[in-house]
Amino acid sequence: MNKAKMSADKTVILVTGGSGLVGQAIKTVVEEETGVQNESWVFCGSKDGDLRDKGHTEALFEKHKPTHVIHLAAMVGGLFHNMAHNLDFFRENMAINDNVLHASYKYGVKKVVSCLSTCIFPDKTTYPIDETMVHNGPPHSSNYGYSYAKRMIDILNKGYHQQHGCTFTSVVPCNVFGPYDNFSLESSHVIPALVRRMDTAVANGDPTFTVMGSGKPLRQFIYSLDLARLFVWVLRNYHSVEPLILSVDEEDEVTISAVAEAIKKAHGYTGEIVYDTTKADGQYKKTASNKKLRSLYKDFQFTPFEKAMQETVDWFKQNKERARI
Ligand code: NAP
Ligand code: GFB
Repeated sequence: MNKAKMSADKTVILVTGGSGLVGQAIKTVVEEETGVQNESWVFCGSKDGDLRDKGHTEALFEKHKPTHVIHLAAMVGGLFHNMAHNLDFFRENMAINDNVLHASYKYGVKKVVSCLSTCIFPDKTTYPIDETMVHNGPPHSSNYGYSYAKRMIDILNKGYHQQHGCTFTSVVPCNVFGPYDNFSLESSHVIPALVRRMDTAVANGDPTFTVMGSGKPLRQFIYSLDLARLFVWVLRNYHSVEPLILSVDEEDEVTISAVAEAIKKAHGYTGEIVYDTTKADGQYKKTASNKKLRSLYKDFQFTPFEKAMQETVDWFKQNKERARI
């Protein structure tokens, strides 16, 4: 990891959404670093201030006076939560993003790295998706609220750069999983949902395990600790306002069925996996290219999927009393 100091002055990095899956991964990575001086990291969750509220947001910036911001805070959820709450995803994320970026401008933050998602790209598109395609057409109907709110981050970044010279940029992760994920059955993504439900199936000795949908959709999954390493690298080394996709390679794309089989192996579950095709599949695919990332950070090594999955399952089993379920 590049340990170049970002400046001779004190650097204060505020991580909004710091209590979540990605935020806690960044905390883990930063705490493992050695030899980096003059960087102070602050990880905030909603208990430190509701970023939908402008006053709370400015109070947080007034308290910490960050020089840099990694902006992760968002209303986040899986396919079924998005389908049921598109308006909330739009309004809450629009409010959070406008407050955080305006406070960053008002408090003279030198650099902000915000977070988009590969699920916000146009539904009707050519593949692989790349960074130039964000606004080329409507997103998938299942998560239009979240998608349009996230796209507005890119619009805001360009506006603050053009009008005020701010270095506000964004990264575009594919689907993320790992320790500290949201394992709640109501709002979780597919991997934490299956990890948690299969833990119960193992405990109960259930002979079958149900996966929602057909299992045929394709996804790219990045381990949260890998994403965290890339986030810290972007903060220190990527200075363009244009979004940067942070995804595993196209050939690492897997079906939902393959994900279920990997979780079955990690749990040591011996029952049969069955599919409930009355449930939605969501987007069939959202294959993204990481060519731009690979051109900038040539030797980055992603954690093998099975190893990352085993670590995630093990973490859940050891922490289910304190995990978000
Ligand atoms: P997460 O685990 O649900 O964490 C969300 C974070 O945002 C939490 O720290 C939460 O704080 C905070 N937050 C939510 N509402 C807030 C509010 N009103 N005020 C202040 N803080 C608030 O989500 P994640 O998976 O880490 O996502 C982090 C970022 O990555 C998000 O921007 C998300 O869109 C993006 N992303 C995620 C994925 C994925 O597959 N997970 C994929 C692509 C992009 P509390 O927990 O304290 O409420
Ligand atoms: O992670 P996920 O919920 O979201 O994955 P998306 C949904 C896929 O997993 C669908 C299948 O094909 C589901 O049919 N699936 C199977 C399940 N069993 C389950 C289960 O128990 N729970 C869930 N959640 N899915 C999201 C976007 O799309 O991607 C969000 O809606 C977000 O906005 C996220 O950006 C990264 O990958 O389909």
